[in-house]
Amino acid sequence: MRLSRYFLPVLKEDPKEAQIVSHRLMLRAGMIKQQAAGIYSWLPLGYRILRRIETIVHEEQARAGHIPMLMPTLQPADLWRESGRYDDYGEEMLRLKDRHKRDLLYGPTNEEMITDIFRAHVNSYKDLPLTLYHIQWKFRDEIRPRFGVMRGREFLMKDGYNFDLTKEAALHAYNRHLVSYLRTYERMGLQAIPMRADGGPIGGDYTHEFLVLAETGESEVFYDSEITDLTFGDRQIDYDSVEQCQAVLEEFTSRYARTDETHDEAVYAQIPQERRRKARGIEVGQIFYFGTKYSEPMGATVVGPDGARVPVHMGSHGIGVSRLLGAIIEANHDDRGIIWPEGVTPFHAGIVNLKQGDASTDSACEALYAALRAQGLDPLYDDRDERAGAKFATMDLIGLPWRITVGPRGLAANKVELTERRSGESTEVTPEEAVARLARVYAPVLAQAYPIA
Ligand code: 5CA
Repeated sequence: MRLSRYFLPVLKEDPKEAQIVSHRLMLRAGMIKQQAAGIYSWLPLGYRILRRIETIVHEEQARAGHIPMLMPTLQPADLWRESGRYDDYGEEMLRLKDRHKRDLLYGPTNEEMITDIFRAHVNSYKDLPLTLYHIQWKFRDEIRPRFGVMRGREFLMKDGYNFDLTKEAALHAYNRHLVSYLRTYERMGLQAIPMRADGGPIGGDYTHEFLVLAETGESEVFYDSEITDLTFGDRQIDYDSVEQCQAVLEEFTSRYARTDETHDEAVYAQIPQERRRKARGIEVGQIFYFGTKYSEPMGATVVGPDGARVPVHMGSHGIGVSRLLGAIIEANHDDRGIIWPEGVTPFHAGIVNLKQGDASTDSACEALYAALRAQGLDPLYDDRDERAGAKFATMDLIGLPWRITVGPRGLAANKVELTERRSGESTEVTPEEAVARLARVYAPVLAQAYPIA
């Protein structure tokens, strides 16, 4: 992408309405624009990162064997009357009527609708196990939308639903989701810790939230500091293996880690004093097992091996896709702006032309641009007629992990400057070396790609 042809409306001033750094930086970097309380337009840069995150989610769902689909944002109220949640959900549900006076709602989640789809089309235990998911906009009329996309009213969620014959099989689906979520968040450069939580309006008493530790997090959490030493890394997991998924769950949930809703002082007190931590966290996902809570009242049954009909065991599993942008920025920024982890960066590297209009500088930048693209990388070329300082400030603000600076003085010695955003370290290299180095840096990131189902 050439910056002169892009739409990147960066703000010079700090917007007053933003209370936390991620919200401030998203507005300043021209990623989002508020349209109403908790409702945002995604401007090109923000939209690009949103899609990167979506792609990682899709790829990791495919790796775990889950099937993508798409359900509508508007839902008929009658489905929710069947489960009893139409009355229970309260003011958070946005209710509307169509021209025929039929009750509709803007979906806050999809347990009822997916159960309806299941009961219409699945009849036999032989069609199980089945896990379907979608990435779709949700609406929750939050009493206090705040912190930008962190607590929106309209927000993008990945929600997946498993259908299994037995509780044991459904618990394997739960464990499989836990494993795939660990991998998903790590690809985004995040440590998201599974913590015992509360079922809330989704239900069930077997549930974990995934939390990213951050001072600005809305959840209070208590944990054993040993849990922060765990990483998933590049383990190869067979998602069909009950033992392997169970072992990962046990490893990642064996130390104390709970949100305030399930916190137990007595158990916490047994952790050695120096390992006890009380902190704040951002909830970036939650997994649930709730058995037959929806399948029973809604008649989602299958014919079992003995010929009798039984309600299926279900769970649901959510990732806060739009919230993740805020969480990643909270965990990756400095006083100059965002520092994107390499797995989600909107562009892999910025090219800064120090003397736009100078024939040899322009052609060196063009050659770099083409060479990076030939390596499967997406550069952002700042080809505007701007001062160097302004170009650097924009690159720092929008947080590209790498910058190549090209100027006539360096080029005279066939050198460009390669700068790492996080450390600020610069090295003088030939243009070919810069491209080779970035290809090496990004090779492990590109290797994570997986065919989407
Ligand atoms: N049906 C279940 C799982 S699919 C469900 O709705 N779970 S949830 O309520 O925990 O939401 C899933 C994730 O969506 C949360 O972990 C959180 O990351 C994100 N989320 C929830 N509410 C908001 C909100 N108001 N703004 C942004 N993200 C949100």
